[in-house]
Amino acid sequence: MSVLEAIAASQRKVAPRVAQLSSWLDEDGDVLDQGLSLYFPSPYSYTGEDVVELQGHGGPVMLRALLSRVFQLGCRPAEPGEFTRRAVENGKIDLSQAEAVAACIDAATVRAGKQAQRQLQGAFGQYIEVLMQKLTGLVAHVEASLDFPEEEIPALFFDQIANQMRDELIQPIEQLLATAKLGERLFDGATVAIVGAPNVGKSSLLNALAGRDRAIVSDVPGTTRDVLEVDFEVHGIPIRLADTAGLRLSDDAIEQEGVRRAEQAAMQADVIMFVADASRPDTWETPVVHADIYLMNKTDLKQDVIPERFFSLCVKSGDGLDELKDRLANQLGDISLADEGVLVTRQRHRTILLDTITHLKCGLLTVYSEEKLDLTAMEWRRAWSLLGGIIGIGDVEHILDHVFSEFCIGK
Ligand SMILES: Nc1nc2c(ncn2[C@@H]2O[C@H](COP(=O)(O)OP(=O)(O)O)[C@@H](O)[C@H]2O)c(=O)[nH]1
Ligand SMILES: [Mg+2]
Repeated sequence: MSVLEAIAASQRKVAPRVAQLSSWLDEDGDVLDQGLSLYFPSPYSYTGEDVVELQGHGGPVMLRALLSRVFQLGCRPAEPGEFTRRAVENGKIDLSQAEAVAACIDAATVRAGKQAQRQLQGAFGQYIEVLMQKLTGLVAHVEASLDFPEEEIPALFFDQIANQMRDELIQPIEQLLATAKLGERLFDGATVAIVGAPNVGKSSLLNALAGRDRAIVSDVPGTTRDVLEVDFEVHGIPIRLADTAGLRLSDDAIEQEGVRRAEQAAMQADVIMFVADASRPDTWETPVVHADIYLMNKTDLKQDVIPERFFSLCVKSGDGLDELKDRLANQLGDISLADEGVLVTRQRHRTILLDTITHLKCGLLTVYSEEKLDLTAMEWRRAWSLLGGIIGIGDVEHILDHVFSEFCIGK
């Protein structure tokens, strides 16, 4: 606030949370720029601290002058993610919400953005907190029986604890983990390679899926020589689709290189789509790769005797394209999960949840033997700390360093 008073010296005091037109002055009292001043007093700000926002005209020269003026008054540039980190440290949001801030910025599709918003609202963090509360209850029970070893504890008591552990923790976490495949794909996207013999319609398929004329289509075999990529989405999953040279033996050095690159693209892809030509049975066998989806194109020319593994398609008329998109999306994750509840969207969360399950199950192994019950308590406490790492509870300094190093400046 003192910075704002110094820089907008001639102004009346800026009222909290009201946009006020101000002139900002340099040290000699000359006007540097004019714009909106906003003042958010603690704790009602993004970081929870006193925050001042200056919205100037933004041209590089004037912006630089304004910045050097505020630096002169004691400000400094923020580290990447520093605003959000402070918000976490001041308890405004939990760590999973902070990660959602980055996810909102990075989201490549509307569906990914919506999921990031849901996490930003805190749904994922709240779910983890509920699990932690249940775990605390169970650990307390186990520890209580450790504290009074002389008391006779009925076996039924441990049965009940074990059942609760399975039903209220292990099973829900396993269900949550089942969403990770789709959740991570939604943000990280997937690569899909189209392979097959020359002239079967690979480039036509790429154009049809991408919805624009990206690759050259021709009836001259061997037209596509390099790997060509386009980005598009199916059901909200960002996809990088690679069209490749037709796989065949060739004397042409450039085409040979194209075939080598096609094979390489296929090896690196998350999904390989093999395309064959219904009118040419010699294109039905894939020479090198194992494909995930087998497509029989040009079914307008011939339809009978198509081997069962193939999915019928006619790029020319568009028949089968929508079904292919569904197929592709489902290959990448259970798409029905996308719009309900919370998904595991980060590898960091998935790894923690997997470790948590391991410790929960280890604790179950000793829950029936009184002399080893302390091991159960130890395993379950460890699981509790792991879960805490998702939302930023406990000794998480190193986790914060890691998470915020991936943020961009100004967030
Ligand atoms: N009849 C028919 N022709 C097609 C179909 N799809 C592509 N073609 C034609 O097949 C030829 C080869 O297509 P192209 O996409 O360049 O094949 P690529 O070599 O596998 O990339 C072109 O003349 C296309 O117009 C289809 O579904 N039916
Ligand atoms: Mg082609």
